[in-house]
Amino acid sequence: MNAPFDAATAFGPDAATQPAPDHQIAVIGLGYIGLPTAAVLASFGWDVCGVDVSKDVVETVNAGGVHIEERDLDRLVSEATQSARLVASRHVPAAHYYMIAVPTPFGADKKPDISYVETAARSIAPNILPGACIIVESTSPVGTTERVAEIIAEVRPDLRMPKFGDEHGGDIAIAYCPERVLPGKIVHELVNNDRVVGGMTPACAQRASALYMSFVKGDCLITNSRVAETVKLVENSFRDVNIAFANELSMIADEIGVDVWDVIRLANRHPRVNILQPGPGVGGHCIAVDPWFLVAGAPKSARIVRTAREVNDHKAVHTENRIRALIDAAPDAKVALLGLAFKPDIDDFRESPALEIAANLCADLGERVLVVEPFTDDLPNTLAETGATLSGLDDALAQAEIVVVLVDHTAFKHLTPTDLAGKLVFDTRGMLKK
Ligand code: SAJ
Repeated sequence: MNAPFDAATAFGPDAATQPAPDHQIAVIGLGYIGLPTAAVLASFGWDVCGVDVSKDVVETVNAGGVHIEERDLDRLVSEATQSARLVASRHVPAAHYYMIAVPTPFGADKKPDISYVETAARSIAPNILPGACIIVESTSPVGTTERVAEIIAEVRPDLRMPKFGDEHGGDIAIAYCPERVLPGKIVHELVNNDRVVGGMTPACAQRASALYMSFVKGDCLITNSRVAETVKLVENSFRDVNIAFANELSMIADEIGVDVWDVIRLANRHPRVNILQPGPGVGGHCIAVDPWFLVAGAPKSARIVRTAREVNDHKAVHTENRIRALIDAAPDAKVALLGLAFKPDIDDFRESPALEIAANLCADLGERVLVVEPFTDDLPNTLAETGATLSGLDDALAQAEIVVVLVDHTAFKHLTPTDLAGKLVFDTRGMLKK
């Protein structure tokens, strides 16, 4: 077992002289959720040690910088590191609270992979002291919080673990509290959204909610860990199903020859109808992934959830086919592809249908393609060797006879049908209609 918690080295010079109870937190994983959460906690007076396996990430954060683009994050991290409330490390210190915010990807079989959560639990176990609280925030299949307890118990037989459903807690508390912030609005939503806090026991839930009540303006809603795990999967599945309806409508509209944007705009004037927006497919590391966790847990029952995933995945294929039909109609024309990110105004390309479609087109058309993406300085790997060019918007429009809107970034929104007059245009987001 490592030496007991040393605030001066783990949390910066001031920490050791601030003996307020429960003021030290280790956030494991400094990604899209962990880093903003660590910085927000620091801004609310917590002494935060952000832990990441990446040396680059740790060095960047300790230098007051950020490795991801997110509104207000650079200012918050810079202030937090300057005040020494936030330090980054590759090692997990002892702390009063531990928050696990690592990725939970899925494999080729669409089954969830919780190995990063398991590794995080193993890294916490050696130093954890009685009275500490572990909170899992990573989107996880139901039962993952109990798996964390099992891992801690294996490493630390000296500690009494909380048991799911028991009235009282053990020597430590373990809870699940799903992140539910929207990329692009993370800092705002971290503070303002309601939180669902699920304990392995009621005592665990109370202990975990004390952390959230210190910085959340929304309500902290208490439940058990299994319900909280399910709530997260259900939230993203709800959105996926609703987007699938919009995407299916767009394909129906193509088939029967009506304008889907007009149909949705007018149908939404009914007081109880609220159809979402079709697009080139669904991306990001949440909505395109999490519903599969529900399907994996209940494969026979989760029929709409599975079908929605299939419809949204198919929408990318349908979109690519439509673009190819346009290209076939003008075989020598240059093609401008506007946007690669998974949604507007972010630099996140994970699971992006726009990127997938662009990569497939560039692989075949190479030098004919001009890619416009204000959120990158270089073409992503899948496009880099194809001969396609990363271009400014004006340049691309000057050269291309075919223009495809894949992402409705604000930087493209000033475009009007007049700017594109004479070109073959395919607007996958309905941007030019809005
Ligand atoms: N999309 C459409 N049409 C729409 C809305 C979205 O095609 O009408 C597409 C987007 O272009 C994008 C994808 O869906 O490709 C997902 O975007 P999003 O804005 O719906 O959601 P995310 O992935 O950025 O964030 C979601 C949020 N979940 C819900 O809204 C229920 C967020 O609150 C979660 O915290 C996040 O997933 C997460 O981390 O789980």
